[in-house]
Amino acid sequence: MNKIVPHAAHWGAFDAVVEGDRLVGVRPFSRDPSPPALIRSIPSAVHSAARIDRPYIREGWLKGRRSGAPRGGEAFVPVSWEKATQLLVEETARVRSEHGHASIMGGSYGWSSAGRFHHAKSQLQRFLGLGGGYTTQVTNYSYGAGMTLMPHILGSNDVIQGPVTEWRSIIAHTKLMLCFGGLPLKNGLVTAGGAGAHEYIPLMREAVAAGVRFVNISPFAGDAASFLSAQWIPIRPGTDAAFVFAMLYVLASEGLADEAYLATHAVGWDKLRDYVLGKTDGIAKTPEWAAAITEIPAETIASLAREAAAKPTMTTATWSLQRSEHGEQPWWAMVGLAAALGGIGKPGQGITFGYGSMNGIGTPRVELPGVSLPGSRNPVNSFIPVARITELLERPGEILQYNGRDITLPDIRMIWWSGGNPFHHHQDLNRLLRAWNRTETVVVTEPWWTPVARHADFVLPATTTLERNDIGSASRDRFVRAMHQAIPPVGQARNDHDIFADIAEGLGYRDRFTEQRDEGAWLRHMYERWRNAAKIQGIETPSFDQFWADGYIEIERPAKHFVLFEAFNENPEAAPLNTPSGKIELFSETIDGFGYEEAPGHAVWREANEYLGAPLARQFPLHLLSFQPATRLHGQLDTAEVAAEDKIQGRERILMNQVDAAARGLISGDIVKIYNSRGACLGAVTVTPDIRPGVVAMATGAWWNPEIPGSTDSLCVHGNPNVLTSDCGTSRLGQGSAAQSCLVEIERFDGALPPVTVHQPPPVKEEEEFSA
Ligand SMILES: Nc1nc2c(c(=O)[nH]1)N[C@H]1C(S)=C(S)[C@@H](COP(=O)(O)OP(=O)(O)OC[C@H]3O[C@@H](n4cnc5c(=O)[nH]c(N)nc54)[C@H](O)[C@@H]3O)O[C@H]1N2
Ligand SMILES: Nc1nc2c(c(=O)[nH]1)N[C@H]1C(S)=C(S)[C@@H](COP(=O)(O)OP(=O)(O)OC[C@H]3O[C@@H](n4cnc5c(=O)[nH]c(N)nc54)[C@H](O)[C@@H]3O)O[C@H]1N2
Ligand SMILES: [Mo]
Repeated sequence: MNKIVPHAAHWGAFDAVVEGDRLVGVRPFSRDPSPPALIRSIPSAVHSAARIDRPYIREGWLKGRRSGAPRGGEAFVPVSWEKATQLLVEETARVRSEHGHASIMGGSYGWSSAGRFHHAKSQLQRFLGLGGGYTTQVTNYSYGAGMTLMPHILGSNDVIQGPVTEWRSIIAHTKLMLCFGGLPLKNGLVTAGGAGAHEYIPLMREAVAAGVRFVNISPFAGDAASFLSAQWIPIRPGTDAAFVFAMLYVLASEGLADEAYLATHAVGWDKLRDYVLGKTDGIAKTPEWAAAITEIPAETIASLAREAAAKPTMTTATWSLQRSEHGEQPWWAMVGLAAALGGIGKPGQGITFGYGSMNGIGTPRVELPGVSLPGSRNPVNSFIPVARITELLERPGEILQYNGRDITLPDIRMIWWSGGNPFHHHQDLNRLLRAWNRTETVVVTEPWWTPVARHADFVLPATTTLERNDIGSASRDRFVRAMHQAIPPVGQARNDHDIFADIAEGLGYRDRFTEQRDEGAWLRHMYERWRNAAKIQGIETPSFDQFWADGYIEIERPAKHFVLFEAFNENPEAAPLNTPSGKIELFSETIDGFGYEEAPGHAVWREANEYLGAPLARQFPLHLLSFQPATRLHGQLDTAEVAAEDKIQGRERILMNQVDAAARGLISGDIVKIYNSRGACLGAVTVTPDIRPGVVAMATGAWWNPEIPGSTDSLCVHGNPNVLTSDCGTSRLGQGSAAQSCLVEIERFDGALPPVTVHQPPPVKEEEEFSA
């Protein structure tokens, strides 16, 4: 008899079907109106050959080869949990006393898994924080530049993180929706913490039925589903700010800007307008000027501006637009556009970043916090903006400028990573590995032999969510989900919480770490905290036992359609924004005061080093976009069937226009080498008219597979675009990831096709063999 238990993942809630000790299938959650295909990958991922079966230590580390070691190129020696724990207790104590807590990197950026108790990064940071602290990472890869900018100009990050103006408000009021980067369906598959219901597609369909006209301003037509019947404006990547300035030029010069709104709700319109009209730098940002930069006809831009001024317009941009050099600028320019249209705070108008970036953005819900593990304090005030990890390791003691501050970079000796994969998420992986090798000890907890596990010294096998009990919850989702343990731990895997509890014991603080609760007691504790928070907002929820038996809780949709900045729109004096002026800052004295030439006091057009108009494009004439994968979540599920079925001869696809393919004698299915001065990877060509000429696109997430493991300049035979991407910050203001600013060249790969080996465990040396 099969056992069926409720469970959840970032990519959807499901019921797990269990036979004996094995997960044999999944069924979509009955309340999900559009369950994602991705859940099909779960059973084979859980039982994959790439699971880490027991603890390991890198051979060289055991032999005393620490900094400078070529991580990734050596065998691993299996050890007992007792031995791994004992060695880590000693090593952690040594680093703490010799180099201080700031020398321990515990930022551990990454999505971990759904389930809020066994959230790996939270568990790790609790362990390090209670032991004295660590250097951490602030902001995120998703919208790091944007979230540094928005508090300066809109007083908070609500316009990204929400609650944002709802889709129901769009359905009722919007006539035109400008979608920079489109509304890619693939991105709506996931919600951090566990998607209970995918309401994104049904809501978009309602908007179509209500007559909203969609415009997809993106290099990729596929960013708008065909049911949207969107107009496609195939812009050059990295030029959106120029496009928006030209729209502002039309509004300003034709008397179409909402001057009354700007006078009462914004500061700095005069400066922005003078810049757009060319009064400050002698360059009028006319549609003709923008046409040369964006390769979009001037008339298209001008007529869109006129249409937007005439109709209730919602503006949105995907988060990827700010993951590029000067990524702050297009977003700031768009806030300027939405303000000049007078729409910020009006139903169905204004601006939201990310309707197309994740499930749950603008879906109707009561604003409730998610269930969460109580945070722990980090006694050390040492941090970097998340995407500056390589620089941190490269230049200890030097200054990093960020958002008006000068940060002295600490000297990192030990790295801990749990629930994230820097060899997935970071840019310029060859450079990252060179910097990574400067540290003495790297500890990774992971269920799978992912690239980060392969480049660690201590590899500690963690359970997957199916092997433990937890609660799935996201502030963006109306459902809270019980996640019942489905199977026993695979191999010698253990829960992150238990791994850290044992190390804490050796270091003398187990009880402070566990608070003497076991898994069951923690789940009840977290649930009761959340239940009280809900009660304060007038929402009654069942007892823990009832919830656990039912498998989920649904919070009803509120009747009112939420509109962001509604009160501010109605009365900016009575409900000011949390900015210095209380208004929308189209000019920011604060940012101006930082004195960053590349990011002055108002939005500007700044050319990136890597885009199709840059001198470097003569050598590397194709702009590579590395977008989110439809077939997995980042690097997660890459070993499983949904990802595998989409690859060609086991290589990640690269989308290419006919013109660029023909110029290189390529057809669909050809294996190619994609390269620039930073690295090279293989990919499999898919020719499509849906991507504009000059642009190629490859999803992130195929596990980094250097042909020569441990080398820092070897071909990735699998197709990880991060061997190609540039590791510059967006600017000193946001210091976000600039992954989308990347130029490459492509040629046919005619050599014998090297095997993809990264989904199998790395070479292992048994202890006897090692000690002999
Ligand atoms: N070129 C390029 N690069 C990008 C982006 C891009 O657009 N282009 N996007 C960026 C963005 S927005 C993001 S958010 C990042 C995502 O980067 P990450 O969040 O680092 O990517 P994931 O693959 O989700 O990493 C989570 C890891 O946690 C592990 N894990 C899962 N469950 C558990 C558990 O219970 N315990 C432990 N210990 N580990 C667990 C998984 O196996 C996986 O390796 O990538 C960034 N990188
Ligand atoms: N299935 C799936 N969904 C995901 C994720 C996943 O891994 N898998 N990851 C999640 C995470 S962590 C995040 S942060 C979000 C990220 O969400 P986004 O950042 O919005 O996602 P991307 O897919 O990188 O970009 C969306 C689209 O923007 C377009 N684009 C890129 N550069 C430009 C440009 O310069 N100008 C214009 N106009 N368009 C451009 C690309 O064509 C791309 O398809 O996605 C989330 N959703
Ligand atoms: Mo992200």
